[in-house]
Amino acid sequence: MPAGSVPPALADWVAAVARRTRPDRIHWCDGSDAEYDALLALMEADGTLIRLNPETHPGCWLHRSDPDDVARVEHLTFVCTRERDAAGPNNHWMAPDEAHAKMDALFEGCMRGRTMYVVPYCMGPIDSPLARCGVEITDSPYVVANMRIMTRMGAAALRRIEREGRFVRGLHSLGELDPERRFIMHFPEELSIQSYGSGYGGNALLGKKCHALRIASWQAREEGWLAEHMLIVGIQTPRGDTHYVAAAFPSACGKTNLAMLIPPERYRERGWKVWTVGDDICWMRPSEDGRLWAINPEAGFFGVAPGTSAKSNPNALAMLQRDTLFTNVALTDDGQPWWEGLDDRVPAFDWQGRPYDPANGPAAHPNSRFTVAASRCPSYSPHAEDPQGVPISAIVFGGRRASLVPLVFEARDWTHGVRIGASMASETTAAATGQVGVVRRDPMAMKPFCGYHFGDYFAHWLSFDRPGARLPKVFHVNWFRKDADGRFLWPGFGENMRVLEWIVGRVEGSAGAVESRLGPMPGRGDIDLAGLEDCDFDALMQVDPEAWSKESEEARGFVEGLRPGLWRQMG
Ligand code: SAT
Ligand code: MN
Repeated sequence: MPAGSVPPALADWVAAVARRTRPDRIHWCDGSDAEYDALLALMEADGTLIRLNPETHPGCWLHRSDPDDVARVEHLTFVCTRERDAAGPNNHWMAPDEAHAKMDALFEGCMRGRTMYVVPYCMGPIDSPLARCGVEITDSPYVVANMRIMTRMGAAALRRIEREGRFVRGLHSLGELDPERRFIMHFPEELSIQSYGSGYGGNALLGKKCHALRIASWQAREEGWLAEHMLIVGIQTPRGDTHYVAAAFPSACGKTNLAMLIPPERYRERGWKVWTVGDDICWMRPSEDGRLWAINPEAGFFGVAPGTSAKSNPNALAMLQRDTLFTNVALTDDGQPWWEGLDDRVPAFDWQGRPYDPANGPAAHPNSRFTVAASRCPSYSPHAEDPQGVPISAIVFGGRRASLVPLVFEARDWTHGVRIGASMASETTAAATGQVGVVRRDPMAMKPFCGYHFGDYFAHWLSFDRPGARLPKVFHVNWFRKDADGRFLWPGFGENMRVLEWIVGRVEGSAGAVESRLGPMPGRGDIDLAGLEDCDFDALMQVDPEAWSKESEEARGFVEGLRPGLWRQMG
């Protein structure tokens, strides 16, 4: 037990879990450097971690996960509410009693021979009223090391838990890493999570998707706030004003790149700057001034490695130079991390540790990841840790759509914005197991993460439109549109600044737009296209009326199928 007092509810729970799981040892994590170093040494000794080249990448490590355990498993992820309807058709559901019986059996004796780590953590700045605490019990030192980077973990969180008495209980075991004995269960009514049989990020770092989205979205609805799958950036204009934008994209659609965008030189010269607040999750709450104020509940980035390069994301590349945990990337012959899209070197070993052979597929797993402290990011906002958060001026929804959806358009008002978010669809990516590249409905990029009925979720969004509210403007973007030959129509990455400039201009009231049935859109003269002579702007913005009607009909059918009458309320 840690020095100082432990709330009896926590002590009792830990004792009960230990009785069931039978660990050899219990370690209460204090979050200290010494503890972290000891964990790393332990994992180096047993082969869980491989030290990377200390000259080029000091403090960096590689973890190779089980080849069957490399992504979130949505088909094994359940929301277990008393009423089935509360979880909604957007979640797999299991009755709480049945789920508990199943999990109790799996956890029985599963930590024999292992150390059980008790990890108190805080999602959000430790002194923020928007932050929430949890405790994860796990038998994976790799999970502990990641939680230390991704959350405010240790003694300070424990003190806050002692003060508040309330915390989310997360129980995790690697089990046998058997895909047949793997479940991620959420019990929002009990504020608890149970995860068995996977060591992968979103399945095992329970502070992240399990707590900060599935459980938090449930709490947010009860308490009148929003827990969203959104990055947060501050966009500083040449006048020196900073507008904060929250943007929802499905996993592996470039959220981390957008969060760390470096404006092209022309913009930098004029004084534009993008500040990173968060790259994955956003908690927002209406404040007395009527605006939504947001925090990033995380303290680090768990980003997709492939495609990260000096061109796509120089800020990320800079921060990954030291003190980073890499998972399932490839290795060069001198022990440096490598992934597709990084540069033109040829790696020596693939993500499974085999000598690299292109016949075996990509060298780095397409969902290989880096875990790094947010404070290492060169563009990390000086306001990222403000306890009250940052005020949100615009919300951006985006999907990965090869056709149909134009580069950018604006919602006419909040309710129309909710309709746009609810109508989102996107091509699937390697962040979850299953087929890649098929278009599926992913409203507000929350399909895998909303912890309750989507119909109630949209109604909750609509409820923010009330007297005195000064709500953000809402936009939709698509960076991924392709021409008939399959080439991207938009250069993306840093050039997305042009779209952000238009969005900020709309917020400030200075940028023009043309009306369309989708909502206001930039006309040719409204968006800076200088130097993009090759870019076919008309093709990018073109909307096929028939195909759009069909898409809207599908979205309407989807929303009406959730809760009849809801579509009409979405202006
Ligand atoms: O696996 S995570 O959920 O942590 C990352 C992601 O898929 O967005
Ligand atoms: Mn994500």
